[in-house]
Amino acid sequence: MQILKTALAVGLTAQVANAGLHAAAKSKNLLYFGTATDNPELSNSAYVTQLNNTADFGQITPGNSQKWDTTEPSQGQFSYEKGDVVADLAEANGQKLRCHNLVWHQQVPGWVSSGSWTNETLSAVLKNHITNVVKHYKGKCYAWDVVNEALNDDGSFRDSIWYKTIGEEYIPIAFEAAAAADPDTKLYYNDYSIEWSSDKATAAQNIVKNLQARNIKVDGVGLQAHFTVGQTPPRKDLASNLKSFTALGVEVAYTEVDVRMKTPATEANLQKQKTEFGDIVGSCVDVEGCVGVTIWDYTDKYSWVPSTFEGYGAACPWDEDLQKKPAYDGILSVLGGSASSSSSASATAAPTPVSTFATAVKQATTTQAVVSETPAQKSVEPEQPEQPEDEDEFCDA
Ligand code: 9MR
Repeated sequence: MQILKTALAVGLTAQVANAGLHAAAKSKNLLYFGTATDNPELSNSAYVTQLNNTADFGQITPGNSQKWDTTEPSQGQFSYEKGDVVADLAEANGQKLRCHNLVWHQQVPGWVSSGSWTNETLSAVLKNHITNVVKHYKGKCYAWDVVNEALNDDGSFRDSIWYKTIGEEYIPIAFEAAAAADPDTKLYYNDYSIEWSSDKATAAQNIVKNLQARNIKVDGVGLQAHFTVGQTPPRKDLASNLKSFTALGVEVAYTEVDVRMKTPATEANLQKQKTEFGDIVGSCVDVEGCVGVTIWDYTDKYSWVPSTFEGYGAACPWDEDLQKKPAYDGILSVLGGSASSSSSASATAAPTPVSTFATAVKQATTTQAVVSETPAQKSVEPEQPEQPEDEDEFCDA
């Protein structure tokens, strides 16, 4: 087996040399490698040129413009202009669109957060919002993040307006409304700090199980993966955690990856970041049912990190001048690409599809990961990346 794997891997490396991140991801049997973007930065033409580089990005997520405060700023008044700009760009480029998000405790407009609601009236508002927004984007979204960040770190439900007014039933209500509005899009639960085995990861699995028990459509779990250098779990632990979700029969994806560090960045931290990005992406490659990886914007220039975590930044694979950092090579090399060929920022052609090789290699790697998963290794708990407790700290607008 080892000889076969090595031979396949050598063949693959030769074929994906010069590939971009998405092209290399496809060669490893993922559906996509992608990035978040946001409307204000689309006026930067150098930024957009790289965003349009489909060798690197086969998928785009609008970072803000499909959220409730943008799509329904006043009750019953829907506004899709900004979201459509990103959806149209993805369509023009032939990039998949991950749609984000339908229910969250943040970026909720004042008419929702300061309304006086009963269970019944807020449930109706929730259903109406989801029905309208999902219908508008019908046929355009590979997936929707239906419910975002419903959990506290201890696995209890976050005390959002949704939970306070409707209770945990708001989650099935949301998934049912989304499924009715577009039966063909994948419906995801999306959260952070569920990337390693923890009470919160278990609670996310319970959300999936509860929906399944009621026959309500749920297709995937998005693990955001906002990490800090030095605190990213090892690849085998990340893979083993992904498998605890795919064991439920849902797909998984890393949906918002970044790996922040203290600024100014040091060479040592940039090298650690390279390894850690590789571990995150590598764990997706290791797990059948992990469909893709999205970074939470590709450049430090537009990262949400510095305005939220004081003294931290440099979290993306491209720096503020849109130059590739070591992390780019770290991702490319776990995807079988050639690191030495990646220093240029120019777009390169996608490689010849190697799906048969890729499938064989992915299966072989997955088998190996299962074998190496000993209880002792599983018990090594990574230090939890700090996430702001106070929801306001997330807002960098
Ligand atoms: O990147 C988004 C940033 O521009 C917004 O100001 C912020 C508001 O809270 O939301 C950011 O995106 C978040 C995503 O929607 C959900 N997970 C956490 C992301 C970073 O805060």
